[in-house]
Amino acid sequence: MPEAGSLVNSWNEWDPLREIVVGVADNACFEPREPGYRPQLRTRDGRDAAFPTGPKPAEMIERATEQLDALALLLRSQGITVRRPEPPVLADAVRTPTFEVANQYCVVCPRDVMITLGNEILEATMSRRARYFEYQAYRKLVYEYWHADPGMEWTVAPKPSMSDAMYREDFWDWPLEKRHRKMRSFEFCVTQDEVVFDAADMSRFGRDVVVQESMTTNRTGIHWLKRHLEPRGFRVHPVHFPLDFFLSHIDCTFVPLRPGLVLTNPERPLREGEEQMFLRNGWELVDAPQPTSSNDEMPRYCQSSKWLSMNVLSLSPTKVVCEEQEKPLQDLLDKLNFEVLPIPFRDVFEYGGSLHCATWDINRVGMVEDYFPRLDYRPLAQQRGERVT
Ligand code: DAV
Repeated sequence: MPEAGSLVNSWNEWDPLREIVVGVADNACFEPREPGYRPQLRTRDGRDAAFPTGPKPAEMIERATEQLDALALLLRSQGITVRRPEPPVLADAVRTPTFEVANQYCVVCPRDVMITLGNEILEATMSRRARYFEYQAYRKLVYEYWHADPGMEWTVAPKPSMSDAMYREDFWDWPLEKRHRKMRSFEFCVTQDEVVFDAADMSRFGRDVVVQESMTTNRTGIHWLKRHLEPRGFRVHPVHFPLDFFLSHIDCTFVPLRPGLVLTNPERPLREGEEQMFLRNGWELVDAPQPTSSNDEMPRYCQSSKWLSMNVLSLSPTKVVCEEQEKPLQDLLDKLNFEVLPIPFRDVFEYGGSLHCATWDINRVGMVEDYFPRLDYRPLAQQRGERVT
């Protein structure tokens, strides 16, 4: 067991924050079309127009940089150490033995790539070609942590081939009816042949880690996480949100705020039965209010949904950073006895996320806890007599 004073130590999403990494927008490019991804303009009128390619315009990068820097400043004013990654050149084409892609994306969202699980830093496999090498932007920091903290474990998950065969590219052209039918059985653009996961599909609850099966995390990826983490004392719980047809990353859907409280998405309920683990252990699931923008009103190049409203960053079990315009959510958090720190962040939305996505916590004060002592540890599907996937 690591010491409580270790540098790399973060077991959940809410313990008092001491050190965090905040992404940077420099060198960002538009996300390229590839077998695992089809970016689309957000606005209703622009749906059929071509999505831009190549580097993002300097003024867009400046706007996002201002808001990311303001977040870093706010966190520092709270006594938190903030570190920033170093973006490599992202605009060049990438060619590996198994795939090619026009350019890389950005290093605004470390949450998608990197995760701290106790004293371990784990680099995800990733699911898209343009993000395959994104870990490189964080390597300097990882080495620093690794040298400074002899108790830190460092794991790199097996990189998938990302070859054409790993994807079902026709997925993007499936008619809506077929798409809905298939998605209910959790068949997406990525097949089950290789280990695939993005770090942001996980949510940490002490010794329990919840992982959503999604467009960015397949069942094989969840198996790998189970086999890696369970011998280390974690319990890995696959979860499903069958009404979300563009499932990617859990932090706009199921957001724990403190022991006993999860902020849930009213349009994306858990698969029936999966809520039992929480309810049986006295957790409350509280629905977030409707976001202040509709999906069509989200920034033009933003690929995330209006539910970025829920993508809050906890500084402690009583203090949460929330996007400035999301007043209804701020009011709810206030009623739930949180101190809310509002901050403008909408210019970051076009880089893949909001406050939780754009950060990666390294140290939160606290040790591993069991928040689910009343856990029937057979996987829930098995409890219901289904084949376990
Ligand atoms: O609801 O669109 C976005 C997550 C971004 N990393 C959503 C999920």
